[in-house]
Amino acid sequence: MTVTQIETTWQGVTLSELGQAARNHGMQLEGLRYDVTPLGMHYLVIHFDIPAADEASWTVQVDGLVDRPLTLSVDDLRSRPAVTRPVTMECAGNGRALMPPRAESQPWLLEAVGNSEWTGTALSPILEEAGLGAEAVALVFTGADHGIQGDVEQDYQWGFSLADIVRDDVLLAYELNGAPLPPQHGYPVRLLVPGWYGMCCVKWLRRITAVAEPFEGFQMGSYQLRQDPDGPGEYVTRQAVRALMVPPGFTDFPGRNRFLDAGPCRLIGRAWSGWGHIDRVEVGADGGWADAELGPKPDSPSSWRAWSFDWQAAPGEHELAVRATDESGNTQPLDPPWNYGGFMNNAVQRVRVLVR
Ligand SMILES: Nc1nc2c(c(=O)[nH]1)N[C@H]1C(S)=C(S)[C@@H](COP(=O)(O)O)O[C@H]1N2
Ligand SMILES: [Mo]
Repeated sequence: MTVTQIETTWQGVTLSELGQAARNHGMQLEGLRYDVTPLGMHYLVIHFDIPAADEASWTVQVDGLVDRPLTLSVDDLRSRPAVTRPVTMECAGNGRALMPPRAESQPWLLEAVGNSEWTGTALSPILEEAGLGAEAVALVFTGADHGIQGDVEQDYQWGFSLADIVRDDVLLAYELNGAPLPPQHGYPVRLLVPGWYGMCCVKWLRRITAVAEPFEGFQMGSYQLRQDPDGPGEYVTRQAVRALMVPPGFTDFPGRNRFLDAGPCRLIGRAWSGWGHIDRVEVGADGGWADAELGPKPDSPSSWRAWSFDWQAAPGEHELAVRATDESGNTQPLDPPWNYGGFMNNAVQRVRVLVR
């Protein structure tokens, strides 16, 4: 028994991409069953190496154009008011391998997502305490990891305009699902920016620097939507609307084709958007679309929303698809919105199933 493969001009995977895929795992799509992604199931992206870190001696510097530079220990951060927030994090490269030809990078299919409970303290009171100088226009966040990418030796960094980062919901997070951050997720402290793609949530955070010019670091230059490698680009920022389903039935190994017995089949999954709450989810079966039932509206749009759909599975081969729309009116495209780096591919998920 085989299921017809979804058509894509598959490029193959290079040895360096295989190395990335083996280091940086995704969330098994069965994980969409859980509202809070269990520890260890959340996807991972680590560009360089996980730095050695000790919570007892770790500090976060707040410096640059501030009136009162701060040196914060992890104890200092923990002694401030704590906030716990469920946040759907997604890698901007999610779907990259389904959008060839692609730049050589992490070859994700659809699994670079997770929705965890992050605990930390709000960033903005810390900035108030430091006192941003009148000339400051941007903040640069620097991680402790160091490496070379695109021939540039660098510390991992992301920068934001003040308008984008001075928000109530941005956290310096030190716990994940109630446990200290695991080393691979940024122990002992990371930045968390709800609603934006994961690349800006700097892990192993060491420094927050206020600067007088918009920051254009290497990573920010790389995470851009471009039609050719040297052409003009547009920054990747908020998460595009997307729904995913738990592939129904059972699978074969290693092909991961889907098989199912005829009869009623409840399809389930989650949907999210960086542009507001999810308003609608539709399920497509063999070309037609019908509304799915939405789960409770989460307290904040930064947490994904459950959906379900009762499908009558008739014998034969079928293509199932799912498509979400957010409250800002954004809907997922049927075809991938191609760009050179393979970012923001929020085309609808398609799952082929053979019903017996
Ligand atoms: N310091 C540092 N922060 C980082 C990264 C990194 O390599 N180094 N990867 C980024 C990317 S691309 C993503 S998608 C998220 C992934 O976070 P996670 O591994 O905790 O899921 O972390 C971001 N923060
Ligand atoms: Mo990412």
